[in-house]
Amino acid sequence: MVKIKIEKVTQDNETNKKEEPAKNYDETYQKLNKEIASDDKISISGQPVLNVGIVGHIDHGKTTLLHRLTGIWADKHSEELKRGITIKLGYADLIIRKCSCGKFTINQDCSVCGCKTKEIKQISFVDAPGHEMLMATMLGGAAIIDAALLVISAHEPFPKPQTKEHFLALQVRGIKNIIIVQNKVDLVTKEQAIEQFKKIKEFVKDTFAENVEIIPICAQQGANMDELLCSLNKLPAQQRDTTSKPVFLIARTFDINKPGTKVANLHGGVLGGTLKKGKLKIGDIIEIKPGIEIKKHNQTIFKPVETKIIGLVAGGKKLNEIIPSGLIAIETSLDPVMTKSDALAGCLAGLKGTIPEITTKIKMKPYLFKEISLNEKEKPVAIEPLKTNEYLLMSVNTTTTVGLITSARKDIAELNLKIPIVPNIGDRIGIARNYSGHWRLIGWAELIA
Ligand SMILES: Nc1nc2c(ncn2[C@@H]2O[C@H](COP(=O)(O)OP(=O)(O)OP(=O)(O)O)[C@@H](O)[C@H]2O)c(=O)[nH]1
Ligand SMILES: [Mg+2]
Ligand SMILES: [Zn+2]
Repeated sequence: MVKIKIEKVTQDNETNKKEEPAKNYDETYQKLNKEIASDDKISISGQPVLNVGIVGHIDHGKTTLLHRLTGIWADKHSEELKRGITIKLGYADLIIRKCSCGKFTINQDCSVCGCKTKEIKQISFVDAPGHEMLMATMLGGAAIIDAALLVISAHEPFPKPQTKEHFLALQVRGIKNIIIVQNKVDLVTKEQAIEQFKKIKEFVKDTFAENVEIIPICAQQGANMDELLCSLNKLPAQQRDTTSKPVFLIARTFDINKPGTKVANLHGGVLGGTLKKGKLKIGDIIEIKPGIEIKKHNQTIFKPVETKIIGLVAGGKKLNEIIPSGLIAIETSLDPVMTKSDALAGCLAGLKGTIPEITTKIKMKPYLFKEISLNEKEKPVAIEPLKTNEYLLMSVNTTTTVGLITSARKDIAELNLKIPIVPNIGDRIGIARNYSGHWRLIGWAELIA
């Protein structure tokens, strides 16, 4: 059921011009949306139970929504703050709480009845950039998520290019659990929002997301957050394969030391990402591949890195052992210089001796979309088959690389990659083609050799 209550309404001139944000949406949206079975049973352990990506077109309010939910402003880099856009993947954790009166909240005390609320689920979020030039970053983020919030501005024509492209990217990555939020409903009338709702419904018809819940919100003012929390709570927890050899996907790497820290107090290099399978514990010796990029004469080579796990953090807690669940930070014994500024982002980590050899030559089976919209005004154009000698942008797990097609047959393409990958047969690769200087997602491929 969709109820709208406005918490902490800011007195904003622009918002006062229109109807109160999201007012009276209750019954209409209740009818329009289908109820999804509730899943309140998951208990809180040390780790968040799933990773949710926040995706969608530029400026539709993804980072604002994450801030509203978690209190964390994920845009931290000076360039991001200066330009007001997300450039790198952002992270934040959320604890969903529920009151005995049924209200979902992030607060300790219920705003309806004043009772103490209980923690019921912890979720990690990955905030993706919406800028069209940052598609590869978005795809890398999509490699580490289990579910997604697709943010759509109610104040813009639907669908915008990256609304479509990110939706396709979720499909490419096989992410089926999604929630659509119609943001900025404070800027439109209820009729306009419902008009767009119908267009969204039409857009998802006959796709994997046909029965997706669509929730009207105003991230800026925190309207309808309890309904969104209720929907997030219904998302199933991440599948947990704890018996396979561990594979950790590295999405970001950091030097967490403040300038001027004494050597004795220095933290080792930190790897941020998610454990796809297996378990890892403090003291494990891990290898990181492809590893460090070294330029020698005119050549670039990659050298695997070996290190020891000295700390594990998930959901803000220090842990001794981790299983596949939520976003995790691994502190290593590496010199932090080696992990500074995402130096090892895109790599894979596992126990020493268990990660396959890296390669720059691959074979893949492509699955291309039928057509692509190259701009908002013109009709979509057909996607041509892959061609020999063409360059593709490829997204394999969290790695982004460029591949030159050396042979393109009907079902199989062979490529030479600029940046090597760790080949796991069966991996899904997102593929993008260059149209007038822009990499655009055209489909996906299965790695076969
Ligand atoms: N009126 C209104 N403005 C909003 C709302 N949510 C976000 N905004 C504004 O929209 C602008 C863009 O918000 P962001 O959260 O940075 O958008 P984003 O989707 O993260 O953008 P990228 O990361 O660059 O793709 C900011 O000026 C926000 O204040 C909302 O609910 N109502
Ligand atoms: Mg953003
Ligand atoms: Zn209550």
